[in-house]
Amino acid sequence: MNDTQDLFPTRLERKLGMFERIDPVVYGDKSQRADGPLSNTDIEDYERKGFLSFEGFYDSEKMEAFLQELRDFEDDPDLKLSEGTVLEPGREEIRTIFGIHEVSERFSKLTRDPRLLAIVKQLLGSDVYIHQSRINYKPGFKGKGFEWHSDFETWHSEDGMPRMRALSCSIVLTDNGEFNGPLMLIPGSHRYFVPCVGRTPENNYKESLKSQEVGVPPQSSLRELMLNNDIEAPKGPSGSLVIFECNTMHGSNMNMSCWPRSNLFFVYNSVENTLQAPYCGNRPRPEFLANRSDWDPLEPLDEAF
Ligand code: 6CS
Ligand code: FE
Repeated sequence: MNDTQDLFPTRLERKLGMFERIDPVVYGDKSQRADGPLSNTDIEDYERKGFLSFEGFYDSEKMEAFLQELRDFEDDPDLKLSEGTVLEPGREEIRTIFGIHEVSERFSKLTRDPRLLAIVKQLLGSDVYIHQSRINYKPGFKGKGFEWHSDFETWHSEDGMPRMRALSCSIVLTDNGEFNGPLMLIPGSHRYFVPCVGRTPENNYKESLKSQEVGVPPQSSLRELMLNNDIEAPKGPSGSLVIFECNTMHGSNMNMSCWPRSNLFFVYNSVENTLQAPYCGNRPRPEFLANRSDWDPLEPLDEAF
């Protein structure tokens, strides 16, 4: 356990009400905020909503090579058995591959795309490293959804991420439409910390990555957040990008359509926010979920992707 008082108490037996965020949303001084690809309006939107979406950030054709690698992974029996691969509950299908940037050079390079990195640094106001990377497959008809949650709630309690100074870049690898289970977000939800009820069992990740039960916010809090600001589900063709703040409430439905929905996620954390011992008191989760071994700042590649 950390000695200092926990600023974000969660996973206790008793219910605690949600409270206002204490951390900045966009970091860095005025000149740092102006120094990057995002306009003033983008920055204000991100600050207000907790996410930004860019349709067609990358050309769809450029995504093809990534998709081909994914298809190859699906046929790779070793990868299917590896610890970072999560299968759908009771099924054969791949749900998530964690640590994708460790497995593939192509994905690793994408984490260092100068265009992407410049945006991330502009928002986090410092150098950054990859805290977690993953592909969420959501095959047609069979892909299950993800319960509402704040990533920060999990990363703080289970991984010891001290403050809200991280974000996810979700790159759409297959077109995301309204029927194939797109990412849904609650605008403005990042401005509140919503404590969840219930102690975290050891090795909780083995269950939570298939179907989350601990770390799910109370419905009363979710209702309040939704009534305030509704729900949004950015859609777009392959190559579109959603950037969302680590505390933005999000989730997604199962995929009832015939069209697969595969999204790539890179989680960037500030080098000034590196992990401590998990606040829930459990042992740290494996490296494929929470990087504790390489906090070196990411260096942009010479060429934009
Ligand atoms: O436990 C985690 O770190 C993961 N679980 C969810 C549901 N979202 C974020 C993250 O990939
Ligand atoms: Fe999440």
